[in-house]
Amino acid sequence: MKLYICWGTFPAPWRPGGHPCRNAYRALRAAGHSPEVIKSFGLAPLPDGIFNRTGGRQEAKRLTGSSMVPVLVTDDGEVIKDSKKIVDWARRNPAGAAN
Ligand SMILES: N[C@@H](CCC(=O)N[C@@H](CS)C(=O)NCC(=O)O)C(=O)O
Repeated sequence: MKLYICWGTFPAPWRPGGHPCRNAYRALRAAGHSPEVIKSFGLAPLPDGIFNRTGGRQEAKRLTGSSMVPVLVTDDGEVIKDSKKIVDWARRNPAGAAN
């Protein structure tokens, strides 16, 4: 699976609810997954044409219509955007569980 994130999975105590990319990553790890982490850099609220030309941002936009991260692509090819949905998916799909 691939997890597209911003600049890292560092804590962001200034953000209510924490750093979305970190929350998504930690939930996947806690569920036993080892996602390939793709740093996308950029900054989604800024114009895509200038700031978001990175491969990760462009792939996020191709997959979801938005260059906002985090975005998860599961081993089944399911695309999940929004950290809360990724956390929810991780809880419902622990690694090694039968389908
Ligand atoms: N509601 C979204 C918010 C995503 C979000 O705020 N992502 C952070 C990066 S962790 C951000 O700054 N996004 C702007 C960006 O992608 O540059 C979620 O929970 O996934």
